[in-house]
Amino acid sequence: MAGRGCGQRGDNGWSEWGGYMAAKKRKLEEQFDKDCSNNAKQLERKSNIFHGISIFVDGHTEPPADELKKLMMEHGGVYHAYYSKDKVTYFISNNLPYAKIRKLKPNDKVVRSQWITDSIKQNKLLPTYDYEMYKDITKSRGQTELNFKRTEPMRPITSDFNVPNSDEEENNSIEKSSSSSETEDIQAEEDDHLSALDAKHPKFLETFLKRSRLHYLSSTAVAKKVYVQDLRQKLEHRQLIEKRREELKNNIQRSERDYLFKLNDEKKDKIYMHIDMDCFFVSVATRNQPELRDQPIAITHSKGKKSTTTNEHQFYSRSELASCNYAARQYGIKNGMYLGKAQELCRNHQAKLLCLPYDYEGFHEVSDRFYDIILSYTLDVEAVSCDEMYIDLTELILYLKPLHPLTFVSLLREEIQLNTKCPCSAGLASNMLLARLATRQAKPNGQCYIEKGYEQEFISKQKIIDLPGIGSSILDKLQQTSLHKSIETCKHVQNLFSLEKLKSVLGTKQGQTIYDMTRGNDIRTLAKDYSPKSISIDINYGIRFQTFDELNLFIKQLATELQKRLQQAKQKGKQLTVKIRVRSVNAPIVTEKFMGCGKTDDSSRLVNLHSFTDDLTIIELETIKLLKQMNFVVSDLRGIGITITQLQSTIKNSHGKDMHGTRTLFDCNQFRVPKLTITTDDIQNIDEPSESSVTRKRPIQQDQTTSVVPKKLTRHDCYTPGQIDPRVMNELPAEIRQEVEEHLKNPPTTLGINSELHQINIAEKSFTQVMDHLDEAVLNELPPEMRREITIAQKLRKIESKYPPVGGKRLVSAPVSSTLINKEKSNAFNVLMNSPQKQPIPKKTTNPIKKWHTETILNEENTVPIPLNEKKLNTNQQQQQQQPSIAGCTSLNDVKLMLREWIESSDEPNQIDLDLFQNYLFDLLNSYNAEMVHQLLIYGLLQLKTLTKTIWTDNFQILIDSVQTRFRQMYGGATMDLS
Ligand code: DCP
Ligand code: CA
Ligand code: CA
Repeated sequence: MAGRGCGQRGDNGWSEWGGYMAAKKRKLEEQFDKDCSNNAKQLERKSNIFHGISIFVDGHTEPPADELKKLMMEHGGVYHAYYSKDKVTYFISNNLPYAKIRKLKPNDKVVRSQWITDSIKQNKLLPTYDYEMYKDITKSRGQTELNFKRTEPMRPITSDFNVPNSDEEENNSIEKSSSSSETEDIQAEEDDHLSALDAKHPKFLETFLKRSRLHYLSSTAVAKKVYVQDLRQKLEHRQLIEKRREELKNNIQRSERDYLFKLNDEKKDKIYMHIDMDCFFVSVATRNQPELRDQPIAITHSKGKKSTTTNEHQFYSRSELASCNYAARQYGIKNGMYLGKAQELCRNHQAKLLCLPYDYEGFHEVSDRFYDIILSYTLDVEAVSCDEMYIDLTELILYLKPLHPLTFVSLLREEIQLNTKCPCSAGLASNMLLARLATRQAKPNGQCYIEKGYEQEFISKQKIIDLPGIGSSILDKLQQTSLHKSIETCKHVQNLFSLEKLKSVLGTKQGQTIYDMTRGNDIRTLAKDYSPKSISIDINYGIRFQTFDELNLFIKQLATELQKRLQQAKQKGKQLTVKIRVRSVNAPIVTEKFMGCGKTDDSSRLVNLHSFTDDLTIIELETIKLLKQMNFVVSDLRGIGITITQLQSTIKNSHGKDMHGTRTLFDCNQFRVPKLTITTDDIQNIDEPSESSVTRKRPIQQDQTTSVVPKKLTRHDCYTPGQIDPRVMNELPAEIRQEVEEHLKNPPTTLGINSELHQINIAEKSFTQVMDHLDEAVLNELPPEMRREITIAQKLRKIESKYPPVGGKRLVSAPVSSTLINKEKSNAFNVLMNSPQKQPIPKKTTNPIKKWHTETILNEENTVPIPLNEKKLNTNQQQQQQQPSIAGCTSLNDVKLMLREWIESSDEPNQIDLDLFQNYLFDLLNSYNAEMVHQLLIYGLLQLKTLTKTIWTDNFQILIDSVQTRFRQMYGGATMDLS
């Protein structure tokens, strides 16, 4: 019965006692000793692995406390029935109520019972690290107790969790730590000096990002890509390259090897190089102290001193190692490992890990030199990150011939070493994949060339897990399908899996990729144009607001940073998505990870902007508008992210094809009418037009000086050639492009309703001309992605001509009276409003069932008299009856078409798209349009039935489950029949 509080509430082993309890404790200990000696006769002492270890069991464990007591006896340890600060070294528990966790001291260890059973199995005392619980909370409490209390003053935390001695409730009291977001997810690193700021502080973001190595890595990667792209435009740089090459050619000492090397002169033999600095952060930090390099070194925020002053079980740091050197790697230490684990590995080898701080200035300096040296010989470069790039060496090697590529590479690496005092390694091969794998083989400080004829031998020996982008989940799937044979190398996959089998196990796209990779095939060429799909900022740490005003201030910080990122990347975007993480209903207010997210429910919303923008105010306002639409309690917000998509380079129009061939839900809808974001404020501010809300600067028109008289918006404004994807514009035959551009350059000078309509007609005409001019021959010339988009656009045009969407553009050709236009406007507002708080209340509402026929809603609204009882609907209900839309689609047919395109476009749906689609279905439910939800789900299921897309099907099922839950809540427990 030990360890369960002996039936007295409050006497649960955690307080200090005197008198009766002390006596009882002593008695129990004597009892244990007696048991030991009595049992010693029956219980065989099997080992001494727990010598010096004493435990206190709390709560339900597996095996139970009595069994653990027996095991301790058998293996030389001590079992305490009561907690004693002096005697107990470990709490054994599989979970603790929150009240107890709060009382843990920074050095207290709570270890799962499996530590004992596993140690016995392996007949040695295992390190506790992998079995420890609540490490975060004890550590962060130890460091920031005051702040911890200060930032959570709203609700008494104990009231939610203080349920001692109830295993069931204890289970509920422990939250799982949240998973990280798929976009850049900046996690604060625990360290000795983590400041106690939360996101309310005006300098929070700045301080946070300065310390975030992930931010450093992502921003420098972007900076390098843009830098290389910029250099390509510079004539003087080309001249520099010529000069440097000539110098090299003249000074080179050729050997026999060089004269023997033959490269196919017709440029059929490609030579790619992958080059990467060795243990970059460590090399930079020690570049002026090379004598240190033979000992294990790591870069971390924590100095890691504590482990040297206390015994090995006292402290286990979870500060991450950003980088470790090769001396450390020989003990099994890796980049990204926790410091505590790394220290333990070092101790096992009687070595000591030297922890050095980040030297951001040094990283920048070395990275710049590394890039500049290589770029002084060639611009055939694809920047990967601050310490890594791919180079197409083909042309340079032809220029330098006769020269063995490795001769050039050793000269290059020498130059880098000389100028940076840091080593790097390089891999060469006929494709990018093999080159990258060759670098791995070359490290540290080496080079490796997989010459023609040796590729198959090389690839077949490579481990699957070392292939780029392959994680353990893929490996597990492969392993599961061939239970008896171990799958470790590419050879194993080659032998055991046909292409068909891989596709059936992993899905079409992934199956094909693995098939190609395991055979060393890679047809990629350098991605020279930097064309990101999205730019974002996500903060999931320190988000603790009490009021919306505090949140607004933080949005300004976020928008400023996002603008900086857009400008650094030389991009503007046309779509903005806000993602939020909100504390789950049953999750504790105080998170396990200090200032972390805990368990959250996540959702996102998107808005189409009127033009490509990087404007701070627009980002800020649109974000706030979207947030206002999302139902959440501000104090429960735990994470927030803003993503800008549909990007366009500000350098030049990118021809960028989707590198992955995958289109998102929104890409499927390139040619659709984008939504406008209009608020009543905007209408009032009509004399002060803003880019996002009232006037629409069309990118191609931007340099025009004709001031745009603030004009009232109609739906038609959205449907202009300015909206034609610039990629498509670029690909159009010259004369058609000219024609379209001509219309754009010469808009009518007077702007009134008539001229406005005229302009719209021109715009529409141009668009129609563009589409109609594209005969099959031209279409066939276009890249497949673009061809597909145009075909979709044509299809959509056909559908639209049959069913004008809400606020439909077809009205334009009908005789238009100004009142009709006004009606249409208010209708467009109804549909397009983003901020429910600010929406004008529609004058009339229709029967929710009629919303089903979205194509005819406009006419109905013009003609159907308002039933009296519907007039009484409150604002909320009226808002709910706005026809929801997604990515520009409102009608059932359009949404279906989009859904089909989306499903067909990829093997795996993107999470943001799924969230948005789910939001959309919820919105439909909220506007009492369950019938449409039902139709869409059935349609989606039917589409998936004909295709074998397992990841899609799984994700769609999850989406259906959420929709069913919402449906049940709304309709008294009923379930939609989707059979
Ligand atoms: N980095 C990080 N956290 C990680 C991995 C890397 O902060 N989990 C940082 C530190 C690294 C730098 O990025 O020094 C470059 O990463 P690499 O993957 O190139 O690793 P290293 O350069 O450290 O070692 P290697 O010699 O294996 O390239
Ligand atoms: Ca590296
Ligand atoms: Ca690297």
